[in-house]
Formats: sequence, structure tokens, C-alpha cells
Amino acid sequence: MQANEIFESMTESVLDGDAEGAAQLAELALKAGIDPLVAIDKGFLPGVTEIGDAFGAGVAFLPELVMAGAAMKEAVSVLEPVMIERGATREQLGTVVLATVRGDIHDIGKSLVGTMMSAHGFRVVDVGVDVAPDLIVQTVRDVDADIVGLSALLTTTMPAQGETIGALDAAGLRSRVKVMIGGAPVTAEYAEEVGADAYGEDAVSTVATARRLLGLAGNGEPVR
Ligand code: B12
Repeated sequence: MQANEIFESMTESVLDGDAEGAAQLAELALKAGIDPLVAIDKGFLPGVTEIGDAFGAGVAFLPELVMAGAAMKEAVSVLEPVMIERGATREQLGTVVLATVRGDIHDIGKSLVGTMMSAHGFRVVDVGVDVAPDLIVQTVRDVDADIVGLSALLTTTMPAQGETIGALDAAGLRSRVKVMIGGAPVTAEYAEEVGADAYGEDAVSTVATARRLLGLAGNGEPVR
């Protein structure tokens, strides 16, 4: 199979909610020497984007969204160890606490950000989904985090990013930790509005942004 055919089949597997097929295609891509991130971007992401748009337009329904999400997750779990291995490094650039904010259970994007950050030398503490501000504050304190990354995929949960920043402030931690926010509906303007230090558009640019926030040299290329 040519790379383009693999990408098309990947998109189809997500649209069909075929988790097993998605995982097999992820393995096939690795064997064919396709970069895991390229497989995600060109193969699987177009599938979730299409189903998300169809859901938004009322022509796809929740079970399809659930199955597409599960297929994407399965594929990412095959690609993830390779992404981490490729960026493998002993150097510790800093500790990042990641969470999807209260009320929101979307975790694919946040986990991808975590994978890329681990691969590039950050210690990642992923607190999970639907995380209340207090737990994020507590974790930042417990692990002495340098950066907090907050994900929100719903317009209704974006305000919880701002609330979490407020909770960090109230706990006296805001000046000690940098805050990055992201998620499909989030913008750089919104990040500024709620007092975040940066907005991360995707997992790759987030690494470079995190380095910049910590005053580290380099452009986010894997450290070897
Ligand atoms: C898969 C999916 C689901 C799955 C999630 C599975 C999972 N384990 O995550 C399930 C089925 C559970 C789900 C549920 C719901 N969903 Co949903 N879902 C999606 C879908 C199709 C894809 C999301 C995704 O994984 N994208 C792929 C990842 C890789 O991209 P990403 O998340 O954007 O992340 C990238 C960047 O944004 C960024 N990023 C993300 N997080 C962070 C964090 C930081 C710190 C940084 C720096 C960067 C960053 O980097 C990531 C990697 O490049 C989107 C559509 C879409 N186009 O976004 C709808 C979508 C987000 N869902 C939507 C809705 C409405 C819901 C439900 C409310 C449906 C319902 N009626 O129950 C529930 C909400 C449940 C809840 N309380 O959270 C709407 C939101 C609309 C809105 N205006 O708010 C969308 C946009 C679909 C639509 N068009 O209507 N969903």
C-alpha cells in the first residue's frame, strides 16, 4: 500500500469507528517507515475532524462520536511508544502538570500533548480528565511543577481554564508556574483574556512554546 492509501484507510477506520482496523493501520504505517505524527495528522485526524463536523451539523450522532474517539485512541496507543522512543532523552527540562478541566472528558488531544512533551524531555504528570481546580492546585504544589497545561474541548468548559488559573493565583502559586491552555475552541486571544502565559495550537508547537516559557534554547527538536 502507498502512504496515501494508508492515510485514506486510516481516515476510513476512524469514520467507521473501527478501533481494531485503526490499530492495525498504525502498525502498518510504522512498518512502512511513516512518522507516527504524520500518520496522526494525515491519517487519523481528518477522520475525527470529519465526524466532529458531522456531529456538529446534526448528521452524525453520539455513538459515532464515541466510536471514532475510541478508534483514534487505539491508533495513538500503538504510535505513542514509538514517539516517546524517538525523542528519548535523559535530560529533564521541567515538570508539566496536564489536565482536562472540570466538566470535560475529552482526553485525546491532551494525551497527545503529554506524549510529545515526554518525548522531548519534560516530566509529565497527567492528572486526567474532568479535573477540579483544587486538584490541579494540589498537584502543582506536590510535584513542584514548572508548567501547567489545561485542555478544554467544549465552549462550556473553557471558562474552567480561567477558573483554574484563578485558583492557582489564590493559592499563591501563579508566579511560580507557567500556564499553557489549548483545545480546539481555544484561541491565543482567549488565552490572553483568561491570564494564561501561552496558547498551544497543537502538540508539536506546544513543545517549542514550553521551552520558550522556561527560557530554554532550541526549537523543540528532540534532544538526543
Ligand atoms: C472524539 C470526540 C469526543 C469523544 C472524546 C473521547 C476522548 N477519550 O477524548 C466523546 C465521544 C467522549 C465526546 C463527548 C462529547 N463531545 Co466531543 N468531540 C470529539 C471530537 C470528534 C474530536 C476531539 C479530538 O479528540 N480531536 C483530536 C485531538 C488530537 O485534537 P484536539 O483535542 O483539538 O487537541 C489538539 C489541540 O487542540 C491541542 N491541545 C489540546 N489540548 C491541549 C492542552 C494544552 C495544554 C495545549 C497546549 C494544547 C492542547 O493539541 C492537541 C494535539 O494536536 C470533537 C470534534 C473536534 N473537531 O474537535 C468533538 C467535540 C469537541 N465534542 C463536542 C460535544 C458537544 C461533545 C458532547 C457534549 C456530546 C454529548 N452530547 O454528550 C460530549 C461531552 C462530554 C464531556 N463532558 O466532555 C463538540 C463541542 C462543541 C462545542 N461548541 O463545545 C465537538 C466540537 C463536536 C461538534 N462539532 O459538535 N467527544
